[in-house]
Amino acid sequence: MKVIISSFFFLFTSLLLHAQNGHQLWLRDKKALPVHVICKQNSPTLTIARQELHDSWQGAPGATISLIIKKDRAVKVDGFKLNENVIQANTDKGILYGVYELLRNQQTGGKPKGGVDNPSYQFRILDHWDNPDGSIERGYAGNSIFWRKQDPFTVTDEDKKLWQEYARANASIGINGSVLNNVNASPMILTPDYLNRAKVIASLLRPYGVKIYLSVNFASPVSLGGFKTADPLDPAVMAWWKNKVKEIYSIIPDFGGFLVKASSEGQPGPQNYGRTHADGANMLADALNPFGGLVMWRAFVYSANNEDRAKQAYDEFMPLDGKFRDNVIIQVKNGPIDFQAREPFSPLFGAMKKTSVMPEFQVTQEYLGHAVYVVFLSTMWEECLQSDTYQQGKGSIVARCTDGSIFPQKNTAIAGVSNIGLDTNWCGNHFAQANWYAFGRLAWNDTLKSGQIADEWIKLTFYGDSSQKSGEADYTGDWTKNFLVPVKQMMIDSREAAVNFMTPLGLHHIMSANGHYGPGPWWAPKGIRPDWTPPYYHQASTNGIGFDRTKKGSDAISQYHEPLSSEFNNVATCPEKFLLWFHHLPWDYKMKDGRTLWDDLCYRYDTGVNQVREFQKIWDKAGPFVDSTRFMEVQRKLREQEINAVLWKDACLLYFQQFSRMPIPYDIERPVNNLDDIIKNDTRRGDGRSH
Ligand code: BDP
Repeated sequence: MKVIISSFFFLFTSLLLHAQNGHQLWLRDKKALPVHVICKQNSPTLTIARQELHDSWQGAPGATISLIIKKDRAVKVDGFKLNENVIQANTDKGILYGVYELLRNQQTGGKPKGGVDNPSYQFRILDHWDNPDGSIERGYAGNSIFWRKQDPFTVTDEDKKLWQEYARANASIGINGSVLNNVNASPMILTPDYLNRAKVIASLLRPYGVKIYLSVNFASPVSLGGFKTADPLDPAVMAWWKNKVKEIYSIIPDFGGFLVKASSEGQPGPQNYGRTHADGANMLADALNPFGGLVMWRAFVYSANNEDRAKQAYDEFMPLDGKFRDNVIIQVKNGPIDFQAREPFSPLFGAMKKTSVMPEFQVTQEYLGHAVYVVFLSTMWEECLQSDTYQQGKGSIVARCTDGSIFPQKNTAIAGVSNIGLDTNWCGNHFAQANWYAFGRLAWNDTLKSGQIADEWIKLTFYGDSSQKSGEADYTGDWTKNFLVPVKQMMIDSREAAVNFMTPLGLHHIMSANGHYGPGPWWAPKGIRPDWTPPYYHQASTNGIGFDRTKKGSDAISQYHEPLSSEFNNVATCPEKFLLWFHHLPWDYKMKDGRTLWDDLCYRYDTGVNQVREFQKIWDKAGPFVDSTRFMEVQRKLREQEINAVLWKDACLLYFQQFSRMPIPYDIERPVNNLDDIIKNDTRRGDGRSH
């Protein structure tokens, strides 16, 4: 009887909850209450601001809201002042951000902080790794929303609608820039046909305050201009770029600038001509400067030499500190290697004191289960932003080192590698939308806590539906207790769960080759660069496991400021979450809890798997509160995630056990997969890259 009632309840409630396909993101249609909007000025952006208020107002019915553009020195760039029913800003964009903040507060029961609200970073940018043929490098949500293979230069009404929806979503969370193409850039992007398509994209993004940028291939003068060289100090090369930039601005007058991956992973760059990164970046910066454009120059560099890969970006860029033009920003990935589930912060943060530096986060889940896993990345970014570099004394956290609080850098910026594609729900997994949302929110306010971000996102994305009564939401009842609270907890725990079942205790880069999904600690074919193979990173042998980056090893610890450097160097003080990142330790090393390293590793893998099983239960219980489409889609993802978590655990424990030669603790569930089968079946869900 109970079963019948509860399944009836489920059916009934899911019918009540309108079908949702996730396309509306956190901006679902509302039944709005009446509101009067007073605004003396006019612009396309203000028209949007006004419309948003009319479409979504949930405050006092019939209230009057004044939108005022007025110079105020306390209000910076895109900032605004929100008091009572007045939104004041220096620009129409500031007004729009204020409107979204007000509406968000109404819908989530948040209290506007009142007074001035300035963004932490001036440039808050999504990097799309989209190729001109419409494919996306490390994209898991369908093809590009910007480019396509068939009929590539026709712009349809559908394209325009989608670009507008994309712009609106970004504006609603404060994102104000989009790099439209892959950092592994095709020179083609600078040809007139592509520039003209970019122009149309720019025209739809503009009213929402989103500027466009392009990734450029450093050898473009060779491939497009027919030159023999792309040497940045060659006057003809400089002139080619100047002309190209002029042409771009004649097509897109408010073009944002270039993102450049140069002399990195086989991409051409200044080093091909014996020049430095500064020579290359400055040459482009000079071309962009007359138009106010920026160069975001990436520090993601490493070569196949004998130097620890984790040290190379720092070694290469530190000597260039202070040698870059004002309109260059060095774009640094959060960690020193490559977007792993956990890395310590990159030692370049805070260390480059005379150069603008911007963090680069990866929103797309390249190393975190693609569009399969439910992993809320906000906690990972918060961990990075809050890490103390000690570069200017205690409290020199990464956020303050990059947002202008500590160093007077001319430009402040932050980038997220987008997880957006043509999938109906944009991100492939409903929960991956939360990462897009969180990136925007943290870029606006780098002191926000992940708990608040998750809270807002869940309320906006799942509370009620369009048939709901208008007016303020009620967050006091069952919905909060039985849905919001457990789902939020799941999100907050989700990244640690992934760390546990993939790479606990500071392990890193042991995933399956090419596709970077699933385990692959054994992968090391002959002839391949060692730093592209997992054994280079885990260093497992019968003697132990871990990468020795102490003074006795690669000495990467010396790139960190004291007291961190000594703390990481000493195995007794090194945080356990980074233990095998910095230390090579014997299998019977005694951990803080008294267990051997081997046992601890086993328990952590097991904990990770069990966490995912808990998430499944949390979600199963969420059924009555979610429309059936999204409910079942997430349920499927979690099942797949559980299968992969077990695979990770079995693969890593059975593989490492060959070296530890110790038993898997008997209170842990036995592996259910055989190592040779896992290796044989490793399908390398790849995208054709070689590592
Ligand atoms: C790695 C990706 C690769 C990117 C590279 C980058 O595997 O596809 O091109 O980063 O950031 O994480 O340039």
